[in-house]
Amino acid sequence: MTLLSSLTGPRDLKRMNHQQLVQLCGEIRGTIIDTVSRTGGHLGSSLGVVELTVVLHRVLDSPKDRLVWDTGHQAYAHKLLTGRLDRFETLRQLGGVGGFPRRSESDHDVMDGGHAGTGLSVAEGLALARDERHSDEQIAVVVGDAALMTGLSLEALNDIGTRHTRMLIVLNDNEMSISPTVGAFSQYLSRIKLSRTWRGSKRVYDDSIKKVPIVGPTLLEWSIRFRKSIINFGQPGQLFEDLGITYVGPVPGHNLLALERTFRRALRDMDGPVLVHVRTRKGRGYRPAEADKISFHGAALPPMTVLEGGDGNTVGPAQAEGDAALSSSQRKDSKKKPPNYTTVLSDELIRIAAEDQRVVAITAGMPTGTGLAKFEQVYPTRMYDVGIAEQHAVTLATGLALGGQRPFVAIYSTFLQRAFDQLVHDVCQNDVPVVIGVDRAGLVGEDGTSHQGMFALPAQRQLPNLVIASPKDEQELRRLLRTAFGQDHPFALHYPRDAGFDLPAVDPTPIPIGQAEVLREGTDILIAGFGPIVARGILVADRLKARGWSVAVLNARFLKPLDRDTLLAQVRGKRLVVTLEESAATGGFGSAVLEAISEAGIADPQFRGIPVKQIGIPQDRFVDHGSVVDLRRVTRLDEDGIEEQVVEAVQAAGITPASKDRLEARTA
Ligand SMILES: Cc1ncc(C[n+]2csc(CCOP(=O)(O)OP(=O)(O)O)c2C)c(N)n1
Repeated sequence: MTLLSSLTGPRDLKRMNHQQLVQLCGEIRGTIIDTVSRTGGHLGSSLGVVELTVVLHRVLDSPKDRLVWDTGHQAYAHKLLTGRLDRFETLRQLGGVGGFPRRSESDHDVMDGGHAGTGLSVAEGLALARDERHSDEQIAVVVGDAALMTGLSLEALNDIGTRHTRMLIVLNDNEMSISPTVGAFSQYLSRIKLSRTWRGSKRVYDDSIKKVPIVGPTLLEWSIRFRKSIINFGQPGQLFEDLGITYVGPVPGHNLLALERTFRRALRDMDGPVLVHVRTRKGRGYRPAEADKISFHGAALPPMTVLEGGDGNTVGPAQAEGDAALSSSQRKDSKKKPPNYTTVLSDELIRIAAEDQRVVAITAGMPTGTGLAKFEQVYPTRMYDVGIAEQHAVTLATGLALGGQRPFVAIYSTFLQRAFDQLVHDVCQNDVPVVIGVDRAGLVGEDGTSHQGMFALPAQRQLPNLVIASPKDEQELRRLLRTAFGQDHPFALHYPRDAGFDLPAVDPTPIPIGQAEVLREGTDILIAGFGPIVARGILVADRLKARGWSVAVLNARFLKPLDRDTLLAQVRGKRLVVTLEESAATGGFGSAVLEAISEAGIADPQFRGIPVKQIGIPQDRFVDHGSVVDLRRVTRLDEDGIEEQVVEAVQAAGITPASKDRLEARTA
């Protein structure tokens, strides 16, 4: 039996001696590496906070005390210490343990997370509520150095400082976001060097880290180098002090003794907010992850590929947080997939930028995930990584456009939710030619509820001046990108996380704004789709044809403006209209079609009474984690599910194929 499996809860940690804690950290690391090698997941961030997690659970009394994990991607050790070891192998799989804290899983999980920068506000809320109730629990929050500079975190710090809210803020500083942390704030943090206190504890520190299995010597080397560079600032962390937050640190974040001593003292003495600045190493304890922090930040599908590592470690992720992929030379046995939409888009953007000097690119802390790292290699001065600051990214684009540039802002659909008002107030109100690349539109898979790209379409549909488009395949993606740069209004281009169809490259001629495409003619049913789900629509049309139905297929391409003429010409005379979108089923494309038919029916009786079946992500629910294939199955958005839904609709509507009617009329 391992120490980890013998734990009944975090309280057991309090009884362990130093040696046991060191062993436990090794076991936690082993479990995380082993599991993530099979399931994918946020590896680097989780490995970096193992000691931090163990010590926090030793000094706190969770769940009475509340431990908040900002973003929540680094909470695997927390999950292992709070009763989820036996189910941990199901990490991020359908029905399994989630990749982020989830209140439904454990009382120790304070909040369902996923998006960066929420931790400080939530923790402050908990602390204020505690004070209202005159209760005495401790409130602690762990926030990364990249998440700390999100607008939301800065707003929270501002408030925490003025209110003097009693809470422990643990700044987990590994100098990394997914890519290296950017911005003046991060430069400020890295200028703060190890303080005198930790020089004093040099020997204790060295002795303890030498004992850490496998990684000890590396850490010692690192720490010696680190100490050599010590510059004692008069007042490290003065910025926080000036905000009214007591600053302590920096503390070496893999030193159990140093961490424990600091946290105990902070919790005992604090009467307001205390920020403990902890220095950790991302990927700590797994050499490939320490060496390649970007690729090993996280791993989504396909699960980690076996790596031929030089140090006896044999696992590694094949693709990071829907983000950076390992180079093909690092993969073994992996079949070559067609390029994904993101890659096709960034390649085309590079070509467009070669033709138009005004084209610039913006990312909010996701240069690899959005494919813009490639753009930066070609045009280093024309790319802006603003850090995890989606709101700023969108408004910065407005300013750039007002200044005569042609900005392209790539943001994952889920993170663009952050910048909704910036899209409304800045981009659309000013009607500026900003092209928004809405990446990861649709189901994204293992990251789960917080990350599915399913809410942007209904929200964006309300916005004046905005063109909204989505391609049926990667070929059309390139054409629509050309379309976006060939016009002068805000343009939201939605594309999925998926691989493309490996179509041969053809000349990407722009598509006239608002022009749909009829892919199939038919007389009974119209399947009208928006985005890559159209391909599934065609396959379903084939299956329905085999069942005797004559099915037309329309590729909308634009949700706004909707091609009403083409749509209504196709709707006329049909017995059923089916709409397809991989987005929330209401308020988006299907609703737009329904509204168009309903409005046409006011003046023209031919459009009255035509049943419309809206197929999308079922209404009023979040979609949990699982592979995209599994999620499409459970949301009935794969071919089988769509076919079933259409068959159910024709049965419920009591309609039969027109050809059958004709046959029956002839035989009567
Ligand atoms: C609003 C938002 N934008 C982007 C992301 C994607 N993302 C997940 S983790 C991460 C980096 C976080 O860095 P940091 O806070 O320093 O934590 P670390 O992973 O280094 O421990 C990013 C950009 C997100 N989760 N939320």
